[in-house]
Amino acid sequence: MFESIERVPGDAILGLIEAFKSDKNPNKVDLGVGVYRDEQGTTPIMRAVKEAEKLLIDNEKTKAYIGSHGDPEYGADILKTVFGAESDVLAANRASATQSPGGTGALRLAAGFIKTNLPGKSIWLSDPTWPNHLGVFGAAGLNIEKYPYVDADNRLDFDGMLAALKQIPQGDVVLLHACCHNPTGFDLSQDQWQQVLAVLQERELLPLVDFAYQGFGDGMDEDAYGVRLLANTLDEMLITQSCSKNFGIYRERTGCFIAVAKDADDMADVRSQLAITARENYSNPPGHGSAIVATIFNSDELTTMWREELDEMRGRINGLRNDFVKGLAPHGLDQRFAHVAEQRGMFSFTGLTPAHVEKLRDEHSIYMVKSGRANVAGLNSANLEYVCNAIADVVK
Ligand code: PLP
Ligand code: TYF
Repeated sequence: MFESIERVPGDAILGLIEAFKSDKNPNKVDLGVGVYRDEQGTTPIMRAVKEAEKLLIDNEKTKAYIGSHGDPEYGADILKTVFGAESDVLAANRASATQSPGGTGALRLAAGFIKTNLPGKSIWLSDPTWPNHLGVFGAAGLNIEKYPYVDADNRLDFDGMLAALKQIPQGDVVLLHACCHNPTGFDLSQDQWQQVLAVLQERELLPLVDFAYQGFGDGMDEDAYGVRLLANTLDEMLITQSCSKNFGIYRERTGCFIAVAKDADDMADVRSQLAITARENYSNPPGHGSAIVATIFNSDELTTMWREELDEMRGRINGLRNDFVKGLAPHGLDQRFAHVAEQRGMFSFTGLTPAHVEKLRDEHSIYMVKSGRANVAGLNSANLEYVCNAIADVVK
């Protein structure tokens, strides 16, 4: 029966990991997959996570199922982190947290929720967006539409975005990246978030905000500006959250789907539906990552340790953005790449073309996504000059 099954290509971003591994060049540089890297090029286990895991080994009492909505303590922690501890949304009991296997699991819950409970509604994605958005929403059977996000000069196309949002049919779902837009690194300013909010209100659109990088842009509260503005103003919204990046627990699959409803009664209705979506997909979420996060939030000392390391990581990325532009100055390319210092998060849409990217890989063993997306965290003081020289070589 399997003879007729066709082999399909793997995920292009994840494929870069293998290609990089098999490259023998000692100077090779990995600017591909979006995991944080430190100055040594490793993806470290954060100090507070290690400490929390030690505590868990001694104190964890059971490995029994945690329930379809996950650990309530973790859920409460994430709600406070996303909305702020003093949030009116939380005081009014308008938000429901359902723990998920990573941010991807949360997106799949969102997709299932929309498919079942908002039949016929399309989901609108930025063009470009994280390729897995197309995969997850497509697999759930949703109709996918796109709004523009980047112009021909590789800058945020806010006018194009806003004009497109104004044409979206009433009740459709609009996916917005809360911060650290993947793949471009172009984020909305506070003023632009307010303009988007006005259109969402006017058109009665439902925002789904993907919040995978809280703390990687400008800070935990700063990065939540758009999410909090929408939640405080609109009756309803959806949020997909991930701890993969800001706790560095990628493989523990720790995320959360959050639904904000008009009032506590609607919230309970929505919440009951989400338990079904979770059960149909994977029954119960994994528990180790959420236990790590809850253990950290349960201790002031570990919370401080975690926040300090997250601040260091963000500082390193934003420092590298400036160093990269400076490093291109001797080649006369600092103006051409000045946007890299303005972008936020791990990713930069550099403006390099697929032909440049191919040359960087074949002639310099520098790996990035074909679209010209570079993971800035893959730069360090040992490879920065090498990368700048190589870019100067391929764009000349
Ligand atoms: N959303 C965006 C924009 C991402 O870049 C990612 C992944 O890295 C995710 C969601 C999901 O992350 P994870 O499933 O690893 O938590
Ligand atoms: O965009 C990235 O590089 C990260 C990691 O199927 C990732 O979000 C990439 C592809 C994928 C899953 C995770």
